[in-house]
Amino acid sequence: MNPITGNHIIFIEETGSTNEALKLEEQFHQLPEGTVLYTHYQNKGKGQLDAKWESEPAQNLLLSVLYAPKFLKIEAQMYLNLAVALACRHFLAELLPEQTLRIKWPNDLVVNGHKIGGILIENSLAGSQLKTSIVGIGINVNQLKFQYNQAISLAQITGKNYELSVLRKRLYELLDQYYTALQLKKFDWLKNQYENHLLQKGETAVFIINGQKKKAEIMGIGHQGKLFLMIDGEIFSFLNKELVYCSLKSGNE
Ligand code: BT5
Repeated sequence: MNPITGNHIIFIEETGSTNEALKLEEQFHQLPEGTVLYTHYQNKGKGQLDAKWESEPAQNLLLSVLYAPKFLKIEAQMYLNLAVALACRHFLAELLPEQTLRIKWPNDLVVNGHKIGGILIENSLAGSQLKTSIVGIGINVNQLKFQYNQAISLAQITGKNYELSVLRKRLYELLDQYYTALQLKKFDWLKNQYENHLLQKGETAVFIINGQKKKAEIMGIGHQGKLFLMIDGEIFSFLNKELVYCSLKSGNE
C-alpha cells in the first residue's frame, strides 16, 4: 500500500491543540487521508477527559494525523488505538535501544516508570462505521524539566538533543507501517503485539475501582479494548473511565 502519513503537512507555529486545529481544518478543506498537522506550541494541549498535555515551545513532538478508517466497524475501532500505540512504541524503542518501552493501557508510552508520550484519538462515525479519526500524539523529546514527576523525555534519558524534523519523518513511516497492518485487518497480530508490550501483563497491579483500592492481575485486552483483570480469582473487564490505574512501573523493571 502507498504511504499516506505525512504526504500532506500543515504547520502552525502555535495553536490550542493540534487535534482541535486539525478538526477545524477538516471542516473547511478537503484534506487527504494521512494529513499531519503539527505545531511548536500548544496553549491548550489535551489529554483524555479533562487532562492537560504540557509541552514547552519547540522541544517536543506535538502532532495530529487524519485517518479515514472507513473499513473499520465501530466494534473494531480499538485496533486503530493498538496500531498507533505500537507505532509510537516502535519509534521510541529504536531511539532507546537499551530501555524497555512499554504501553500502559490504554495508550501511554512508558519507560522505566516514566511517561514519555501520550496519544489522544478522537473518532467521528458514519452509521456503524468509523468515518474519520484524529490521532493526536505527544512525545517528549528535548524538554529537560516537567511539572509532572512522572514525565520524562528522550533527552533526559540519553543526554542527546534531537532534530524534530528527522524524528517526525520516521514516526510517519512507522505510523504507515502499522496502519497498513490495520488496513489488511491483521487484528490478531496487532492484539498479540500490543499484549507483548503491555505494561505489567501477567503481573499484579494496583487500581482504584469504584473508589476502592484493589490489587488485580492484568490478563490482557478484549476485543473492544477493555482491560481484563483477575480480581480475587474472577475475571472482570473495564473501560478506561471505569478505573484508575495507579502504577507506571512493572515489578520486573
Ligand atoms: C494522554 O492523556 O496521555 C494523551 C496526550 C495526547 C497529547 C497530544 S499532543 C498532540 C495532540 N493534541 C492534543 O491536544 N493532544 C494530543 P492522558 O492519558 O489523559 O494523560 C494526561 C496526563 O499526563 C496529565 O494529566 C499529566 O498527569 C500527564 N502529562 C501531561 N503532560 C505530560 C507530558 N508532556 N509528559 C508526560 N506526562 C504528561
